[in-house]
Amino acid sequence: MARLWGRIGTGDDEVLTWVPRESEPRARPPGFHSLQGGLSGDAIGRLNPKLGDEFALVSEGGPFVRAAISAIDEAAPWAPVLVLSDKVDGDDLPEHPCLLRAGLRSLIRDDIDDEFAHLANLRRVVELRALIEPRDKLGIMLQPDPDPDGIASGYALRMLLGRKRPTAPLISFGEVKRPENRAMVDALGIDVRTVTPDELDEFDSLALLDVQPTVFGESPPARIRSVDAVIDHHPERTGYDTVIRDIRPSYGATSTILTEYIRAAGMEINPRLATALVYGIKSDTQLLGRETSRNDIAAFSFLHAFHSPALLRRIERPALPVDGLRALGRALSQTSVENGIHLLVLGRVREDVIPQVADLGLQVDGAEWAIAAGIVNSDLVFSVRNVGYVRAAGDVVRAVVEGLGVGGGHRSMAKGIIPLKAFRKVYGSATREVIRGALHDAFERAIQG
Ligand SMILES: [Mn+2]
Repeated sequence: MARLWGRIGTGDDEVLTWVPRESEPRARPPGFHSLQGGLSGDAIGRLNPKLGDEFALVSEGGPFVRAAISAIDEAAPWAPVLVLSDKVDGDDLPEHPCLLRAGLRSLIRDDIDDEFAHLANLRRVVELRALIEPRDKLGIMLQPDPDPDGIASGYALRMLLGRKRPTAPLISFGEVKRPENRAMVDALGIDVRTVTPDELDEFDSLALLDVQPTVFGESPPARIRSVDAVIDHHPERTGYDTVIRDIRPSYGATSTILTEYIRAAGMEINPRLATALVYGIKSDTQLLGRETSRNDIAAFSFLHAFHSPALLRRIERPALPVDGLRALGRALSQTSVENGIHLLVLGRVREDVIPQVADLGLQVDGAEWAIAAGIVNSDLVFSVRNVGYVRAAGDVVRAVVEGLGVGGGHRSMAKGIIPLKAFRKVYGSATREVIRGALHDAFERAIQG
């Protein structure tokens, strides 16, 4: 193992020291100094250890490692010690306040395994490129109302194949609808074309991203039951043919798979692509929370260095429309925090204004709960935020909407929708005052309950 260390060589501040065995005093590998005087506190002392120095012990011999720790402790009791050994167990080592043990072989093995994983991803990229290169027009198919993970994955695949929009458009049977998904395609300038099953005939190649063909109903259009590639992280389905199939259900996002492709191919990654993929991973894993694998975290940290924080902010916090601000102004003129509840009633607004106002509402002094409510089409929509150490927001919203509408969410964020018709039936009308009174009472009850 020391020979291996000798081959790795030293860093600028490192010295390799060899402790010769009495039986073979000349066995010192190249690059090592000899520890004159054998393994003793005196000999270690002659190395002139200084405060800030660290010791690493590389050996498979338990008695040697234990003796070395004692010798170091005698000469430099303040020095941290790293034991690199596959055979010596941490339990066999003497008490030491600042000691770590790691297996050198397993450290190297992990690095080699990473390289094999890169190689497997590179092989996928080579296969994909070889298959799709000769095709004139590739349709990159996403699920209906594509989500950020699908959009980012499709965009990444197009760049990986060195294609542009005309020869490899992102397509879907349903348009991008949800406000947060629209914010993403608008901010990144990514176009998703809505197609009918008949229009699929114009493509001589189809790749499905973040979706599998049988998701499109019991008997999906024949054209998508036999495709060139399916790349997805949802549970594997059957009932279709594809030349390349890369399905990884343990992953939190398809964007992670595409990030691994890009990384393995050594492709240059621009801020727009990195931002798209970061957002794809964030939104599918709820910020690396639920259903996140080690691969998702590795991909996220790889991308993080390349992404544009300004662009990401624009996606996550879309520009407020001016009439949304006016509605906020009217709501603020009557604002108050009562029993930790900060309720802002906005009137008629664009839907994405509501969660942004709820975020703002929670920043107010004394607010443990922020509720922003507004009217969107024929519904009363409200977003709820809390400080995290109170009752779960999702539970509270479910209690508030019970029998009236739908709602749910997580520990600190939730959303509820009550049709105005149902609201009026119970409260008589839906003026700002009535909404304020009704929501305040309902939330106070639900938070205590
Ligand atoms: Mn996904």
